[in-house]
Amino acid sequence: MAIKDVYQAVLDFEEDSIAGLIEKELAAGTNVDQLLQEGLISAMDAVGKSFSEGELFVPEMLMAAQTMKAGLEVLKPKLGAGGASSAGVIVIGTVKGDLHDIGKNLVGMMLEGGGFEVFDLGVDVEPKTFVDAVKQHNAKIVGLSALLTTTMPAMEETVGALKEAGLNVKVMIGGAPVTQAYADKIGASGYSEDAPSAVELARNLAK
Ligand code: B12
Repeated sequence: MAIKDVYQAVLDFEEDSIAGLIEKELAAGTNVDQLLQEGLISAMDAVGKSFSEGELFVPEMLMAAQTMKAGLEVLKPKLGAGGASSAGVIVIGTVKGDLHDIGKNLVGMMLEGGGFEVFDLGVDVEPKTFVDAVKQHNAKIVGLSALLTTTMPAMEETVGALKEAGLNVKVMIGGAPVTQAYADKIGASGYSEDAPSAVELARNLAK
């Protein structure tokens, strides 16, 4: 019953009250994994579905993701302490020369909502920085974002640098000008057009 309140808080964008709700649940002894799965992750899945069906738009998805993030902050320390396990480690960033980060942030938040551990390297990220971060965090997936046609080649450069470093890592790419054909061309493992489908893609790549 009370986990449902957490679920509903995400759908209602209750960014200010969700931390309190989760703390109350934890104090009452509710299982951390259940809170994550049935409260936050299910809610974000529902938000993703509504977005795909055209019932919600980017601003609402951002608000839901912010709310989920506020809830996740409370759960995070408990997650490491046992119980729930991460769906996988993902390093994400906007490629060299590109400063657009709204879509990338949304993807990162949705991935966190989907149970992944996400290390966000920010914007204008050099290929070598991705390589170093993958090694440091032992990431299994890298997410690259580009919003400019002029910075798309930096994706190819980054894929090349990861291969050259001999890293066994899957690369998913996205951003408005990016296509599946481009992903195929540069040897990326996958492309997705929005944040909810990025979560699906990551779940497939993590298998
Ligand atoms: C906001 C914006 C800016 C802001 C960025 C602020 C910020 N913090 O991000 C500012 C003002 C800084 C900016 C600057 C510039 N911009 Co601008 N900008 C935009 C704008 C209006 C919206 C982008 C956006 O945030 N969309 C909303 C998000 C949610 O969508 P999204 O980014 O596409 O992300 C979704 C998917 O693509 C996908 N996705 C994204 N990343 C990833 C990653 C992975 C791994 C996966 C799987 C999926 C995925 O999921 C996301 C969520 O659903 C677009 C126009 C447009 N409508 O796209 C122009 C646009 C991208 N900008 C453009 C340009 C030209 C510029 C400038 C060069 C302008 C200038 N002359 O200075 C500079 C470049 C600066 C730089 N070096 O990067 C052009 C690009 C043209 C082109 N084809 O190359 C566009 C298309 C505008 C236009 N029509 O001309 N910009």
